[in-house]
Amino acid sequence: MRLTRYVLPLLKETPAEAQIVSHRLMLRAGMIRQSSAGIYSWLPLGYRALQKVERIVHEEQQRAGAIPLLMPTIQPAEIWRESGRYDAYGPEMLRIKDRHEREMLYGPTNEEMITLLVRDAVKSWRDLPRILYHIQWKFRDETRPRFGVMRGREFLMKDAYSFDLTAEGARLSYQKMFVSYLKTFARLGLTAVPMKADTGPIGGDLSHEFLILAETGESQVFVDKALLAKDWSSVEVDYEDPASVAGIFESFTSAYARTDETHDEAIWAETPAERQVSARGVEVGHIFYFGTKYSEPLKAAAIGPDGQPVTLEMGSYGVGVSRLLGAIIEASHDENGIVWPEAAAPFHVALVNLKQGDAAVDAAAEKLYAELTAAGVEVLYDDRDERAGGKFAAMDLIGLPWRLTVGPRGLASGQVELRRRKDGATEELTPEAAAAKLIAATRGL
Ligand code: 5CA
Repeated sequence: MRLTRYVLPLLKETPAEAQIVSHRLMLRAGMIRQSSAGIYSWLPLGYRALQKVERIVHEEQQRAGAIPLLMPTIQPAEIWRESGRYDAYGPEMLRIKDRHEREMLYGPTNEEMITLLVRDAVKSWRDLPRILYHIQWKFRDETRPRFGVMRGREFLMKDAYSFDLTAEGARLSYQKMFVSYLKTFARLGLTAVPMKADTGPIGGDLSHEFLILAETGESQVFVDKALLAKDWSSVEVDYEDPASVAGIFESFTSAYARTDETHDEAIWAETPAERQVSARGVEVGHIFYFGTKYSEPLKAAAIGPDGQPVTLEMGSYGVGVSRLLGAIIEASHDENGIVWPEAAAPFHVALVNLKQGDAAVDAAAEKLYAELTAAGVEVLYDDRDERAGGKFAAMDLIGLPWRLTVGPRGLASGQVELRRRKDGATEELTPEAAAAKLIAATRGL
């Protein structure tokens, strides 16, 4: 993408309304614009990053056996009455009437709707277990929307729902989703610690929240350092083997990790003092096993092997997809801007032309742009006629993993400069060597 043909409204000033760094940087880097409280447009750069995150969530869900579908944002009130949640949900639910005075709502979550779909689609124990999910916009009329996409009113969620014949089966589905969360967050460069959680209005008896540690997090957390020291990036699992899944679940739930909602001083005291970490955290995922809480009132059952109907055992599994963008930036930035982990970066490379209009520099930059793009490398080409300082500052702010600079001085000796955003490591290379290195580094992303 050429910057001269893109829409990237960078802000020089720090917006006064933004209290936390991710919100400030998302506004300054031209990723999002607020439309009303807690409701945002995703500008082209932000939208690309959002799609990267979505893709990883999709891949890891499907690897764990979950099946994608898409349910609507607007739901009939009636199904929430049937489950008994319509009145209980309170003012967070945006209630709407259509032109026929029918009561509708903008979905804050989808347990009712998916339960009815599965009730109609699944008749026999032979059709179970199943996990279905979608990535869809939700609306919750939060009392205090804040911190940009972290606590929005409209936000993008991945919500999965598992259906099993037995409680034992449901626990395995729960554990599969648990493991898929570890893998999803690790691919995004995040350590999201699973913590024992309350089930709240979703209901049920087994629940974990996944939190990344960040000073600006809304939750107080208590974690055993031994858990943080584990290797989060190379969890290997065989989803077809229940023992493999259970083994990972055990190893990531055996050490103490709780939020203030479930914190228990007496149990915490069993963790040696030098291993006690108390910090703030941002919740990026929340999973629940709740048995027949919805399948019972909504009459979702399958015929069991003995010919008798069995009420389905269910769980639900949420990831805050839009919140993850904020969480990634909270976890990965410096004083100059965002430092994208490779998997979520909106482009792989910023190609900077230091002397737009100079025939030799233009030719070399154009050639690199064409070659890299043809090889599948995602390039944001800064072909504006601007001073070097301004270009570098802009590219540091948006934080792409690599910066490739073409300037008259280097080119005179046949060289371009390749710089890694993460650590500032810089190399002078021939254009061919730089291109080869970038193609290798971004392959498979
Ligand atoms: N039905 C269940 C699981 S599918 C559910 O709704 N769980 S939840 O309420 O915990 O939401 C799932 C995830 O959505 C949360 O972990 C959080 O990451 C994200 N989320 C919740 N509320 C907001 C919000 N107001 N803004 C941004 N993300 C949110």
